[in-house]
Amino acid sequence: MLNVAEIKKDFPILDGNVHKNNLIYLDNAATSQKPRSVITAMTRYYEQFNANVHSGVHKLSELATEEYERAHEKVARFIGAHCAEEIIFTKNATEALNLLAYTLCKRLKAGEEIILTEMEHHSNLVPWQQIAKEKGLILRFIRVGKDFRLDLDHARSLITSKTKIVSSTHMSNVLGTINPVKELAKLAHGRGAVMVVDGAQSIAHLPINVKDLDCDFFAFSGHKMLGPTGIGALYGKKALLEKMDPFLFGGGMIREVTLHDTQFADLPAKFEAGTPSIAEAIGLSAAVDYLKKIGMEAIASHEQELIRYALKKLSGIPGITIYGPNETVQRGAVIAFNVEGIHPHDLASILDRHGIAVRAGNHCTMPLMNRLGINGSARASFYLYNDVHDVDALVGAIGKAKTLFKA
Ligand code: C6P
Repeated sequence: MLNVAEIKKDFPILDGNVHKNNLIYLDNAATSQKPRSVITAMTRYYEQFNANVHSGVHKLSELATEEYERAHEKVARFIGAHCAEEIIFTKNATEALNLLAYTLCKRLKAGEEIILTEMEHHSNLVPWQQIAKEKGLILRFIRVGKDFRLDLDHARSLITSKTKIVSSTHMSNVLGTINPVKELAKLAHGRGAVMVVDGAQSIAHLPINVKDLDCDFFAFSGHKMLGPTGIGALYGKKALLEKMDPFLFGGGMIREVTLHDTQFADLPAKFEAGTPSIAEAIGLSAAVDYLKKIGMEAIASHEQELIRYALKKLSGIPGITIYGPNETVQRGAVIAFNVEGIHPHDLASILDRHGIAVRAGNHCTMPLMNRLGINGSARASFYLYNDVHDVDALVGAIGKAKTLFKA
């Protein structure tokens, strides 16, 4: 059991008010709040050893470089990678997925296929779509069933010898569904394709072991896992990363340059062109320390209990529709819903007046919204600092909105 009252004390923002109400932050799928240790780690860098990495021989640069490299090591251990060279720092999950789309598809031929799912965030759809148009590649989509889960029989029929890449979200940012990416990786590998996992949501909520998942690539952002914005990571199997061409070119990613040619640096520098997000990498490193201290297993089981309670309470509200699995198994702490007679944006605004932050809209998943037959929804997403009182407050405020709208 997590001690939520103690955990809350680590997050300065949670002590604040919104419209004269205590803040209840339920927009964690968009971004998480940051513990004091992350804020302090970044401030310490700027106050005590701010310098560029990998370029200077002076003390500050040495310290900054050490911390920056340690961040790679910590992230590698956190997700069970073999070594720090398998961790490429990017701006966010979106940039990591763009990196993959451009570098992996470069060598593909017209007519070859990429398999995605109907529940992808735009960040794991648009990059593949755009490169597919350019190269004449074919995109196919694994269906989402009535149970809000991937149709694995459909996946089996889609993944064939023409398939070169399978890319799926690990946890849907709308449905909360946790996808069987290990199974998908098996199917992909059986056909000689590579498996990409969009771990933007799962990284913050589940213990991740990329070796166990046997995915070839795993992309995520720091800001959803208590870290700062401006830093994300791409895990890739070393043998694959070594064979891939760089994505961005410039300083920091080279070994030797002449006027007409360049030899590239070793991993991970080969994929980290330009001055990286140093303070952000140090912040991410502190976020990993914090999550490890609490324990990812403990966070996952806390959220399971919370989501069970939230599903029970919310589904008791007349006129509510919840988009996502009913049961808590293989389901994350995200609940997308609509209340009959209230536009999701109006609902989110009313909740905000009560100090409750939720998201409303299409959640960057327009094709999924079409599949569900809606334009958008409200979405409450929970994390380690939320508890049943937050759920009760949400349910109470929805009740007040219903009275206001006579819904
Ligand atoms: N979803 C949400 O409110 P970035 O923006 O690069 O940090 O993450 C992109 C991304 C990729 N995949 C999934 C499954 C995601 O949920 C997100 C981000 C946020 O749902 C912002 S739109």
